[in-house]
Amino acid sequence: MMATRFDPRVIRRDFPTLEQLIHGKPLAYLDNAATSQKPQAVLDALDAYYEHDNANVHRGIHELSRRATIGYEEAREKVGRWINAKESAEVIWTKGTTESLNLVAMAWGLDHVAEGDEILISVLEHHSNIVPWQILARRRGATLRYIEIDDEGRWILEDLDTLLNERTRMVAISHVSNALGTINPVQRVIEAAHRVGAVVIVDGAQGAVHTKVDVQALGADFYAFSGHKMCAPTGTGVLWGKRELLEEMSPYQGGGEMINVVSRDESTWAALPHKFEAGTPNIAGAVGFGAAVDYLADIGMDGIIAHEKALLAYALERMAEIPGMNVYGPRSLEERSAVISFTLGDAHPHDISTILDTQGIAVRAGHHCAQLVMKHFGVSSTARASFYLYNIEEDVDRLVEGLGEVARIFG
Ligand code: C6P
Repeated sequence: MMATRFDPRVIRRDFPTLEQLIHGKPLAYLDNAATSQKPQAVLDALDAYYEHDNANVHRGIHELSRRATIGYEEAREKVGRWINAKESAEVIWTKGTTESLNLVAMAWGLDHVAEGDEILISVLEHHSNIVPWQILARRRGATLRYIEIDDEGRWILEDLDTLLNERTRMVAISHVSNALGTINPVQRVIEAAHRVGAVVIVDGAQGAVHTKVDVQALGADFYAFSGHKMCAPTGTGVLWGKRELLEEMSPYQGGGEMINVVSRDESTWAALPHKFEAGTPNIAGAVGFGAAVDYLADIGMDGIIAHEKALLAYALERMAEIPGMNVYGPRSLEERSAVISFTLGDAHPHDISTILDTQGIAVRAGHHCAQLVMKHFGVSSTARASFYLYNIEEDVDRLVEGLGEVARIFG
């Protein structure tokens, strides 16, 4: 449903945070890969929830609890439809991608990974998709194997058939890299992993933001993503999983809401999705996530993707003018999402980001929770500009101007 022309200048007006001065300059927010700003529609949904409906879900038999439960479950249905899940019971609310990945590593991994088994991940992963598998591998005596990357930060898949074998139990791979913006050929790896009987989880923290996700078409077994990077409140995320896998998994945490019957020595579990949602959940966050999905659906992912690509192309072209500029990641636009990781001459990335900040330009500097990627390129950190639906060419122009000043200072 794309009725209106995509206009980022109109879209910007929906985001109150963007309408402020930082150090006396208009804000150019280019740290979207870390978290996005929130549209008024999401802020209104949070206010409305707390002002009218606030209660605990599924518990009280009273009007407010009924409303809170409806809001919470309707949001689950919206998110389920957004990713084309077969049913909303396959959508588990979590506090973010990190929790979704840890849930699978523990609840699925501890029961299915044994000594001598292998887990395949990639050098491109965020720490959230490395560390849980290291913990699991250590606890179960399993081995971690890695898909390596080339000098453009793309997976090297020539030896995929030897990386995958009958001992591979789990393959955990990112859809889009947060450190370089690489769009990974996940489908090829999913198909190869399934041929050896491995289970696949896709870290969609960046993929769900910048691509149109259809979990059924993608064919993975699990897909993990965060709401806060796609206009929803912080502390929101999803683990989508195939029903048959979720059904036979042990719970991740024990507590209220996830049980059926509790007796002295043992308990039985609630049906999906509640088996994985122990304790009072982030109800307002879920309602806000539903509002975010409504907002994005109204604008349409096609327009958002096309806009981000155009902005990315413009930014790459303009940044190439700056002396000493070194951009990491794929050269082909096809293989790249709206993230530009770079270094500039001898300037430390923290100095780059501090100088830009004085001009009201927000970028991230550091290892981006991807130390293996940094090591691969022989740097300890990079600066990173990342774009979203409300960024405009003027943000890029100001970034380029600010980087020109950095180049003059450090040149
Ligand atoms: N990346 C960034 O600035 P959480 O924090 O749980 O919402 O998401 C973790 C995560 C997992 N995988 C990828 C690919 C990610 O990009 C992130 C979050 C942020 O790049 C914060 S480090």
